Amino acid sequence: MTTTGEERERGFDHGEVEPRWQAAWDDADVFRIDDDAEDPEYVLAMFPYTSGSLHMGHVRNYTITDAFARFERMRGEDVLHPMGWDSFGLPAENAAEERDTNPRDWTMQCIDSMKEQLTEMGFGYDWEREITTCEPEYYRWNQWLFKRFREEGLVERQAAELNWCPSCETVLADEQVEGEGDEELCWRCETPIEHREMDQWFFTITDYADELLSALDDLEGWPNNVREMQRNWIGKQEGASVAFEIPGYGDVDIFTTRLDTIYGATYFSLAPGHPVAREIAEDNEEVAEYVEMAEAADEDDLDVTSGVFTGEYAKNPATGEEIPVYVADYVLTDVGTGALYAVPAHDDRDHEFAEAHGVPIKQVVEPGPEAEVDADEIDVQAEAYTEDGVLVDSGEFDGLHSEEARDAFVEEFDGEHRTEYNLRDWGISRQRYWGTPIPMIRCEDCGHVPVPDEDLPVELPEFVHTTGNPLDAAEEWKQVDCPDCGGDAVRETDTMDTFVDSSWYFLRYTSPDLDEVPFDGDRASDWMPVDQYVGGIEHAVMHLLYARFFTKVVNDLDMLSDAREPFTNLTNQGMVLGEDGHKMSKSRGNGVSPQRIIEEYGADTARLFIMEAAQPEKELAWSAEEVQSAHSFLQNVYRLAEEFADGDIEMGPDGADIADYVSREIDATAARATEEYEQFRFNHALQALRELVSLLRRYEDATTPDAEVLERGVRVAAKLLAPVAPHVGEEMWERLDREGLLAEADWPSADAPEGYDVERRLVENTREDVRDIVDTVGIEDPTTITLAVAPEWKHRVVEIARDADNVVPAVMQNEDLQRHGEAAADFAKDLAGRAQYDETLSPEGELAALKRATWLIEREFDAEVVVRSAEDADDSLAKKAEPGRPAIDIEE
Ligand code: ANZ
Ligand code: ZN
Repeated sequence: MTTTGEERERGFDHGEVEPRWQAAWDDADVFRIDDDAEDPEYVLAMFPYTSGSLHMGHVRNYTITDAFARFERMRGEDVLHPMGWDSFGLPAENAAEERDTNPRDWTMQCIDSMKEQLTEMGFGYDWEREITTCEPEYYRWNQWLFKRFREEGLVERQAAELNWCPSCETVLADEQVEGEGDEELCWRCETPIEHREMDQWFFTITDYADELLSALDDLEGWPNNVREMQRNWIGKQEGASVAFEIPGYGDVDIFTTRLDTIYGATYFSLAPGHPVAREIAEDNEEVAEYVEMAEAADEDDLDVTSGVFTGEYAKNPATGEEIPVYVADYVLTDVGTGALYAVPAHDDRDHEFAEAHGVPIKQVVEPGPEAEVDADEIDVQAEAYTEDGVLVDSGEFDGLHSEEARDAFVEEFDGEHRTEYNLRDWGISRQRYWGTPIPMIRCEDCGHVPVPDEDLPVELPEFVHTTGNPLDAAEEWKQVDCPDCGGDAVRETDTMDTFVDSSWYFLRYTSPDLDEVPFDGDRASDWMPVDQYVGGIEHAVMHLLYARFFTKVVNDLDMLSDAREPFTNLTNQGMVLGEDGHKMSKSRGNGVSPQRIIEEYGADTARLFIMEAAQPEKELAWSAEEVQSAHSFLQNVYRLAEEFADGDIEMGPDGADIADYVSREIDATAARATEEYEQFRFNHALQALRELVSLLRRYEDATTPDAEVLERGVRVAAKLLAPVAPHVGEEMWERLDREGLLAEADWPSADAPEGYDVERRLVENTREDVRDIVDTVGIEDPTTITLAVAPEWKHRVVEIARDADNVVPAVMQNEDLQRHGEAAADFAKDLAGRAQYDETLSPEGELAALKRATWLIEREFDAEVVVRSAEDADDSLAKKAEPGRPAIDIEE
């Protein structure tokens, strides 16, 4: 390579380049999507909570969607890639307390600085669609939707035992509680939680349990583990309910999944909250004490064996026997019917309880013939046998299989099929300030009255510093006239769970400024569902389940058609680990600040490193060394464009074969990278790009390259780089004097050259074989490498072998091949022993492919390379050649 032109500083200065292109994209409205766009590709990242700064987890998440959105845009798609702010929530209240400000000012400040960071990362969003959940323009629709849900019968007021964090002074959802038992801690401040009973507003998501469960099967674009987590959360149990009579108290329904064991029931158990338990408690001091104690205790404080005998007996409808009735804490009030019959022989908890209370254990199921254990190996006195099997000691039903018995017994004992779910209704009441006020008014006379639509939004009153809920302290705001009777009334002072905000924000992006309804139904119906949703696995259950619930409800409210699921494809990006191999976090001190990386290396380096280091779903370990490598690569690829543009690379008419080879590699790389981008395997796409760039470098080293081929190579490299490192891409594009912005340029055609894969295998295998020979023979300084391709007849042998059951006779029956006598027979025998015959090129194809690749082998071994057809080669050499495997001779 000769250097012409003046010597000057090479490379790019990210501090200058990056803001310039950010402004250029902005000026050209590259990321804007028209309202009348038809069904754009909807690419969405979970919007950030407004903590004030981006961490590497965010950067990773948003790099993924941005790269994909840019890729789709270059492929000619209309792309909707919006961004917004999940900006309600307790931390803002705490921050306001600490900093002597208010949650709103604090939040707005956070948004400003996070927005700046997103821009500095070069993420391309349609900022005209920005939404901010703490703005009345947004949260009024939470209120409006709450009212519509209520009209649909999907809002209920329920008393519930709640998790209470005494430090945050707030109710926590179960999923906001970490740990178990005595160790239940608040997820934010790690204070041990308490339990309190309170009246709450609930969305009856359980009405949708069945659909939320069954529709998971069709969500093929979701990771299996997320679907499984949702299935478990919903927790469907098919069982039955049957009535047991407790004389003096009437019929009590139980719920069971094991009706087949009814003959083995030896006691009966009521939850402390069951109405019959309370009734018994009225005349029974011991029971009264137990019920009181159990209700005060935390759910998990009492062990399985805690319980009290009531002195009453329940009549087993199967046996007619009377079995003792207990009140036991392990029976949960809000599960099933709050009552069960217990079968110690076949249930672990019942077994433990029976042992503690001296209740008999009676076996009614034994392993069937297909079971792995023998019936006489089972001792239910020692341990419960919990598998299905064959009934014993069950009257006329002995010998029935458990499954058959469950079916038969429903009718036999006047029961009902009953399905239970683990899923509970969604309590949305929060006793705190920084959230959406629940649009209800409490009137002494009229009860709970909704705020009329025309009075929405119910805006938050001014923030005041108090230890409790500031809304409670806002007297003036609280006191209102009842919308129904005009009398004195008070506002609901609870605000909504912030998961309400994120349950439909993806719909709002379709029409962010609309002020008649939450979203434009026609447009949302056209644009939804989201095609690619990317976010953290920590949202696998709650957020995604609630968003699915909302989507189904607005569908049933006729506000949205077609989409009953919000997200077609879901990717959960893996964790970002620090260099110490632990999750990157502030508290651990192993964090790397995005800001610092942007300043030191530029956004493109951070983006490239993140995308090269691991596939999106995998963990990503930070590595300063690899960051450096990403940076060098960017400089290298940029310099290639620069040198080319400045005429520093001498071009010439030499080496048509080489040009041909490079040209095919360019097409093949584009094809490969396209496929990898489509599959979210960005690291593979970038690997292909790196290989192309190093090929182009070798090309200009090896010969005077063809200007057209080289330019095309650099152009394709810029395009393949553009989704991930868009600033450097633009800078290259500009050097190459191309029109317009790279962000809006066409994606390179993705057709691999015909026969390319076969050709590549041939070339790679040949290079590998040469290396092997050089190594094993110990050739120090090869001078000439001769390659001879196999003769045509050998190709025919392979063809016949491919279709024949019996290779040797099939080959030898061929008259033409008979001419080659023993050689043909030997080759046929050889082939017969192989498992498969890879596809190969024709002899001419092999000759041409190897000729195109000679320069690579020449450069690698610093030797002359000669490629010959079978006819032109020495017989002794040509003899050894096979289709796909040229014969090789190396001279020292
Ligand atoms: C009788 C029986 C016999 C049961 C047997 C199980 C095994 P699983 O199966 O764990 O998913 N149950 C019913 N209501 C309950 C309540 N309110 N609180 C706690 N447990 C309750 O859950 C279903 C079983 O949980 C039911 O089937 C019932 O015990 C118990 F060999 O009934 B089974
Ligand atoms: Zn009233």
